[in-house]
Amino acid sequence: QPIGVFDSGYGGLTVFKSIARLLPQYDYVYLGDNMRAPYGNRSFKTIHQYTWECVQLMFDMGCPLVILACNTASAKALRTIQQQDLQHQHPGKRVLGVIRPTAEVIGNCTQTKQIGVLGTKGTVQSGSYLLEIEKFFPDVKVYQQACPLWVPLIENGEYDKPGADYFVKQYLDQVMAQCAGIDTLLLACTHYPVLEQKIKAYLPASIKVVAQGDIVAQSLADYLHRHPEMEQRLTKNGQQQFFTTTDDTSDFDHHASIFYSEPVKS
Ligand code: DGN
Repeated sequence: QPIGVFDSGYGGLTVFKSIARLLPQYDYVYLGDNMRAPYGNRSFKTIHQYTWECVQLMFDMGCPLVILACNTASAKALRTIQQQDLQHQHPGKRVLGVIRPTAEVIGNCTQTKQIGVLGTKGTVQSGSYLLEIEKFFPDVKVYQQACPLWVPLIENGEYDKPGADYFVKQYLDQVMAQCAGIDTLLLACTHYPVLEQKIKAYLPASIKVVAQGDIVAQSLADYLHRHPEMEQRLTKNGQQQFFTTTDDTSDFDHHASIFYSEPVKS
């Protein structure tokens, strides 16, 4: 049985890339809900409904374990899925998110104890990173910044165009204006790593820009180690399958290959 990796669109591929690199032996199914992306500005109810529909699709494809490789879905839908939906409808299945594993380690990156967190409006408004980081690193101060234009820019293939620079600067200026002591900037949206070069180019070299992929991959490896009963259910042929809810699969394949850094065929 494969591991499911879900995102509202392409962003989860930046996490999947790290997972498949660290744990190449497993079979995977990736699903992007590109038809309904972006999720960032949608209501709690809608994000839960869309995410749960997609998770169930992946259960139907045989996945006993699904990773929500999307901060917005992790912030808005994961708790309801874990505490209600799974127990009532699929007690043997598991769904994991990306916020908790990131919060567990991000405090180790900062010397100044001041971190900037960039995410979608939904992730920022949920306050999930403030709560979770506080649990593990009570002495770290977190400054959040919503970047609502970045996902549409990325989903529309504009991430490497000169026009993207304007929008990159706009939000970086805003987060840095909140606190000059930030030395770590977390990309708390799985889409943002495709802007990483532009982000790094604009910021002083003293600021560490952290993407989540490797953190989430390591956390999954640890989870499987702690849960051998789940690990044994997984098939190990190194196969990867890609699915999207949009009917324009050639467009998906083109963009997905850029996020995944390898050819993708959905
Ligand atoms: N990639 C998603 C995240 O990590 O929050 C956001 C994408 C979206 O739909 N806005």
